[in-house]
Amino acid sequence: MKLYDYILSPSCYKVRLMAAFAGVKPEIHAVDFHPGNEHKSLEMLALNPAGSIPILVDGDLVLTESSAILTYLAATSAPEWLGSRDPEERARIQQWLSFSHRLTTNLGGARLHEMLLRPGNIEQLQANGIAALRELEAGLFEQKLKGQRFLASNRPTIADVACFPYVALAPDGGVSLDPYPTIRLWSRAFRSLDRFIEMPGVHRLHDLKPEPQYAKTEA
Ligand SMILES: N[C@@H](CCC(=O)N[C@@H](CS)C(=O)NCC(=O)O)C(=O)O
Repeated sequence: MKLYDYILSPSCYKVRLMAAFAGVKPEIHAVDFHPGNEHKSLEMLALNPAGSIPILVDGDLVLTESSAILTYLAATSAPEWLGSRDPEERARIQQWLSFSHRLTTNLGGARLHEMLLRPGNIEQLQANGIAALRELEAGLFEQKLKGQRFLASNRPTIADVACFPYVALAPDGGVSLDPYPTIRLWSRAFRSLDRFIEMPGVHRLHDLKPEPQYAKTEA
């Protein structure tokens, strides 16, 4: 299994995260996204005419679109990440997978503008990103009232994997997470999961170590 990947891409990070949670180790093809624009090369456009990464190749199967890749990895190696058979939970997962593309467009667009100087209307991208974060905060708050820590249930699913990276990296695009306490709690819960992996700018939530005990010296 081969993943066309770029270390600083939140969309590729979704796939690396899901692979880690599922205990799968894809061979990594490091794409020269910036400054090389390798994802627009003829060889890569033949794999994905949309000219975006991630791309996952498993034998004869070529998959593009991060949500499809998350679904594939979970279905083949960690079906519990697809959620339960409950109809509402299944529908919620689909809802948040669709929603995650608004995070990509807006928070991701703002980040590309700020980090790679991509042209674009930064005020509009940030405003749309903030609107999406408010929606996410409200959704997570409703979940919290039901005693559920994650987007579709009390355990994480591909919906959380799809939404987490662009939210965690929102400050790179000039969008603060300070106004969203429930998002920050969710981020802490997600970053504490077993097998969670980091990317530059997104850190595991380490358990706090006890205060150092200083040995008392005899007077
Ligand atoms: N809908 C795609 C979007 C992925 C995406 O936006 N990838 C970025 C890298 S983070 C990309 O390849 N953008 C192409 C470009 O900016 O030239 C998915 O979810 O896989």
